[in-house]
Amino acid sequence: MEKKNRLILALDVTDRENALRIANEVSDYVDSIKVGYPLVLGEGLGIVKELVEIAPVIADFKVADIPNTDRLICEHVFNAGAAGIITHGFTGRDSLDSCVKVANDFGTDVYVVTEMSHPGGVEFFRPVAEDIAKMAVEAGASGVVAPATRPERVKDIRKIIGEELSIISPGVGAQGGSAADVIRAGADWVIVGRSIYNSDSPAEAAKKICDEMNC
Ligand code: NUP
Repeated sequence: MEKKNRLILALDVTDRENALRIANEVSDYVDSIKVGYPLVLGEGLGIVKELVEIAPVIADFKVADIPNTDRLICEHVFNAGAAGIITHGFTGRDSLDSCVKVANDFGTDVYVVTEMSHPGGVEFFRPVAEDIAKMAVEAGASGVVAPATRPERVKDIRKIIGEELSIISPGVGAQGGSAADVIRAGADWVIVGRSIYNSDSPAEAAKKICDEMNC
């Protein structure tokens, strides 16, 4: 993904009309649009094909299954035009390898969740986040997902993955994290949803976050 605005829109609205309106409004300020279950279950995977006309799409399906099922999921997502996919890592190296292999065939990106950004994200993820980050490096993933709500954890994870892999970081705004703080801690991109799509002016909200990050 080209690093221009350091901002990824989390497009968790559930209908096509709003999704396309908001995506178009913020397109000057985002490097990518992240879609997940809310929008894709609402409108089908076809919405990805429409959104890629506006910006590259990352599919946040937190893929977490056996290698064969993961492969089938990744193939569907990349055939729909997504430039990247978010997977879990706790399912183990063979499952992640399966996603990375499909991504390599398509020339697309895999981002692996390390520690999640919500309060419960520390319960089970905290003890394994570093190991998952290490596995992401070894498996040849493009990057990891790490919490903007805990910039100190982004710093820890950056130390493990080095400079080669990207960190994309959700938790800014609605979840309490600061874009400037987490970029300073070592994140490459922030992922922001509600603070943008629930705003009266999504474009102004996105611009404000970009300004905070000086990009
Ligand atoms: O740890 C994570 N936290 C998180 O919020 C991993 C994620 N993928 N996300 C996603 O980022 C979440 O599902 C949502 O799509 C987005 C954050 O949205 P918001 O809190 O800015 O509205």
